[in-house]
Amino acid sequence: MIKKTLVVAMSVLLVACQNDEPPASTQAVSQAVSTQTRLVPYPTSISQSAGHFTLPGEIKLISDKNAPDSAAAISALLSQLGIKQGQNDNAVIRLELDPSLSLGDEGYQLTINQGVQIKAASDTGLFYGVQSLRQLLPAKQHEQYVLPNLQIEDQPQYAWRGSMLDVARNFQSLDYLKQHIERMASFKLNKLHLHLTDDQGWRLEIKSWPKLATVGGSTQVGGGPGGYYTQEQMRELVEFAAQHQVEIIPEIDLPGHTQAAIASYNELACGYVTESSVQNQCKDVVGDARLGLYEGTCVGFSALCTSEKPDLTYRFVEDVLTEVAAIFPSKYLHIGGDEVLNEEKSSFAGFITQVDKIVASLDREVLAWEEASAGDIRPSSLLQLWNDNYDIQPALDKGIHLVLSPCSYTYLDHGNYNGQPETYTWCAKEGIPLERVYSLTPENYTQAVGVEGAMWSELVRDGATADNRNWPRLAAIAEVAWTPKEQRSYQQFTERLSSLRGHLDQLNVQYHKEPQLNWQ
Ligand code: TNX
Repeated sequence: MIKKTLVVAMSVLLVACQNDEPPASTQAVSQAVSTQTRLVPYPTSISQSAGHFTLPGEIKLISDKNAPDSAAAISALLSQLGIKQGQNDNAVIRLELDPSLSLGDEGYQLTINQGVQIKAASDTGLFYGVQSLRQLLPAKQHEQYVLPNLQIEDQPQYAWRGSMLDVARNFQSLDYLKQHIERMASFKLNKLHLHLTDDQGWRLEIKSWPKLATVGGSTQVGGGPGGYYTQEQMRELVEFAAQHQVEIIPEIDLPGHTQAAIASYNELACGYVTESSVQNQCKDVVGDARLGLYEGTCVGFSALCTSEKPDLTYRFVEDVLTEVAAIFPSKYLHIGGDEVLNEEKSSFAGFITQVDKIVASLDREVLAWEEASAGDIRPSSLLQLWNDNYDIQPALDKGIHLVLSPCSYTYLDHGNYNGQPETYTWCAKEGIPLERVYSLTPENYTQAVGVEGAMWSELVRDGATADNRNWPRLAAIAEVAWTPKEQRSYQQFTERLSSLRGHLDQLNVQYHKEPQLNWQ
């Protein structure tokens, strides 16, 4: 037994040592890497056995033509590592669809023993097996790669493992979104929630209301060019995401957070926004400014005019959501529903009920922020919990399920550490360090479908800053959502993640250099 453990430890160490990524600086970390492997999220089960398999510079790849995404992923991994595909029968990597495997839609089995074999019931499962293999291998090229003999069986605890990007307050390029999808996929995150519209910008082309993008998309927080995505670009992104097993969930935030829409089409507003209805520091949005573009950071001052102009409002919503549904095939359409203007509060519940009907007519389900529980929405809807202590029980009683984004754990616009410049503190005064994110226990919530990290962007102007806010904390979100509580340990998580720094570098992630990972 001792001998077996030693051999395994040595062979895993071999891989770790081959790696010319910066070695984890403490002995504790390198020892743990040797026994815990380097997988994030941690898999359901790993059994290691004696011996190792050496992956040479040329291998034979056998993949399944009915599993094109995993085949593309393994080919990309091999070429990144300089491993050629040939006819080497002594070094076979086999990806095999096996419908009899009972590891769910996303599960896989990875066996390393005189070769590498990944089995799964779906292309998604095979794709995730490839992601695990990627983490077991070094990030940089070597002449050969030594892998420990092992068998992994793995499947996620939750189906919703999400990342929200607010591209409305500050715009992000299509290329950035693609990069983000690749990084998400490498940690088995599978839902990219795009917050496409807000007061400071409307980022999606809508052909029936063209000024939404051309006018509403023309600025951003603090001024600047803003930007928007054409429908064609978003279709391209949807396809790119699907190839990475990521589904894009579009959010059109309604009926509040709509200043960009109002600035594009003034008739969408009512005649009022009174001084008494907005926060003190936000008085600049009343008067003439109530119809203009907005570059500040206030919230809760804008609303569609549901109460006085229901016909126009619902025509607008239906036109927009019809085009959105035609671009994004996701089961859920996110309709926002957060932070509504005082004057529109009395019509809010009826509005949400009506929008759910529109969404139903498009054959989709509603996803909305928790406040939308005021509406009479279908039990098949999802609500996104964001205030830690919001009373969501009435919605649960109706059978509605939750996406968990309690702000004190998952709001990644808050600091990686206490006092980080350009971060919010309203939900957690001392920021939301990695350990805090990891301490979220989704198992404590009933009717949860999963977890989502939310990266609001009032204070996030560029991709490097977005990276800093998202990483490494999104890796903690990934593990909390994938790995059951009994198998989660922050200590071991940091040891495993610490050793994946080179993998994040290889994906050009401008992560926060987290001291608890020895990344300074
Ligand atoms: C609250 S959470 C918001 C966003 C802000 C965020 C800043 C939610 C549904 N609304 O509009 O960007 O706080 O942390």
